[in-house]
Amino acid sequence: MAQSYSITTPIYYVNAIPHLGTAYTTVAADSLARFERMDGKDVFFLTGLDEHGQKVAESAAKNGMTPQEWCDSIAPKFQQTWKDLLITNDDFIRTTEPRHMRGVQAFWTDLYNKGYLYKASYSGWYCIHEETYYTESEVEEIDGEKCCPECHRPLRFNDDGEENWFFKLSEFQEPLLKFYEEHPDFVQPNTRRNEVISFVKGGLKDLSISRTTFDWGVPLPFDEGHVTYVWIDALLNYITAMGYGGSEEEVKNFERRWPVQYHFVGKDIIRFHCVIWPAMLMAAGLPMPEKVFAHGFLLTKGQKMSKSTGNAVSPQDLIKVFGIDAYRYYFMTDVPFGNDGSISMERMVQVYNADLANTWGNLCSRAFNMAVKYFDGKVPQIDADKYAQLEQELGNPLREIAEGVYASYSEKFNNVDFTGAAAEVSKLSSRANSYIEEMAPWNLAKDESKADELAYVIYNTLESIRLIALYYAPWMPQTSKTAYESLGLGDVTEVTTLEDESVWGKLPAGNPVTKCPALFPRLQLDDISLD
Ligand code: ME8
Repeated sequence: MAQSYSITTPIYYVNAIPHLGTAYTTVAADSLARFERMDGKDVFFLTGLDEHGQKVAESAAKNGMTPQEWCDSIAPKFQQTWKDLLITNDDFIRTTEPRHMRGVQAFWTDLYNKGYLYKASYSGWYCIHEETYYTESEVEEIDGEKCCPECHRPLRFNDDGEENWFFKLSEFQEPLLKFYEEHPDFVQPNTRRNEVISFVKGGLKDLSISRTTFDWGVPLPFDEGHVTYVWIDALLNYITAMGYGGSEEEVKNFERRWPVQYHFVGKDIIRFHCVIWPAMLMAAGLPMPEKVFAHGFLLTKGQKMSKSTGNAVSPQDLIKVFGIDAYRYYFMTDVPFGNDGSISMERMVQVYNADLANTWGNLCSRAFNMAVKYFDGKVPQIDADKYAQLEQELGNPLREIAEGVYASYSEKFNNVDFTGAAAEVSKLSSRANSYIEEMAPWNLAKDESKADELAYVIYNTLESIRLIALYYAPWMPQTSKTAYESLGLGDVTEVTTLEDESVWGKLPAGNPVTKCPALFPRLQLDDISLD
């Protein structure tokens, strides 16, 4: 069986409910998954939840629940949010599932047998929020207190001489540097690659991979009382969900799905994914992921937006105002993927009105209305010779643009340049709007001798709409589906031959055309309230 095209998101902590930040990564992965499926790939798109560790255990205790009860109460909130955002993940892994626990233990047994683990006592500064140990030199001092260099919260000093198991990460410094050298695309974007390389060049210490001070984790199979360090547990989800450590059949799935084409992560967790994770895979002799793409942070007025900083708006709040498609479009296209970006209601309304209400939505409503009015609700029929003659006489600017879109759009999509890919589609939709102005079909309709010209102009416009809906579908599946239906076409989200569909002239003459309700009714900032 052919190799899958696999894409993952981080598995999110269940200490918070889904927010715009976690939705951002998930929608990005979904957009790519939808595009690749449309482009004929056998996609495996994985997301899930990180349910172990001290932080989760503490959240559960605060809420008067057992850790498992707490996880079970949060998991449906994530699943519902992903449904609300039309996320098409093929699997959803929870690290408390038996398939994961079994896989983690299989991994430990393998590394233990290969001699990559040893036991030693450990003390150091620990941040429960980041679930990470820091060295004296990494620690940040705030008002005389030792604080976490990542989240700036006070650290705890674990000095009970806790016996931990260690992974010989330091042995992988040279192999990792060689790997980055030979695989320049592994860490993306490039700025992140430089950051990773200089971190590894600075030296790697062995990594403590077990804890004995609490028990909410996966037990080590060879030492009772030790549970797996939550970050290692979490990273292993990528392979346990694909079938690693399972039955013969599950292992076959694993071999088909692994390695991934893309791990999507935020820039906050790049060291785990670009240093520790590849070292773990090397130790186990497993293939390396193709690419880790670390995107930037969404900021509101310059601050990272998250629940803990208290400025989180829920995805559902925004969907109520903008609709699912516009939500997805805005987040995926306004901030170049990889950069940090400020998001605001003002900007969201601006993009919505400019790109969607006034351009794409307006184009559909005008063209469908005219097809209904002038052609009795049918895609106009024009004889091929006549069409060629009119192309000579009048030119065909829409076709000229449309014929270049697939190549650049798909290249950009494959490189997760969502902003660039969307701009290719916008060119066609802006030009189609100005084409209508220029050709003024309402004047052609007044003159019977211009019947062929009218048919020509309307056909070209409808054909452009077909292509725009096709290309917008990975971000805006609902409205693309509606536009396709209005053109008498099938379900655009089920297309698997994007390149064939991108050929100009595929819209069948005579297809029924119906008006559709406004895809994106105009919005006024002043009318919007999130309460
Ligand atoms: O780190 N802007 O989980 P987490 C953009 N469980 N993306 C954001 C964001 C923001 N303001 N806030 C969060 C964990 N994210 C671990 C992962 S994976 C093996 C284990 C996104 O719930 C971004 O993808 O803290 C970031 O990396 C992730 O949420 C962190 O999610």
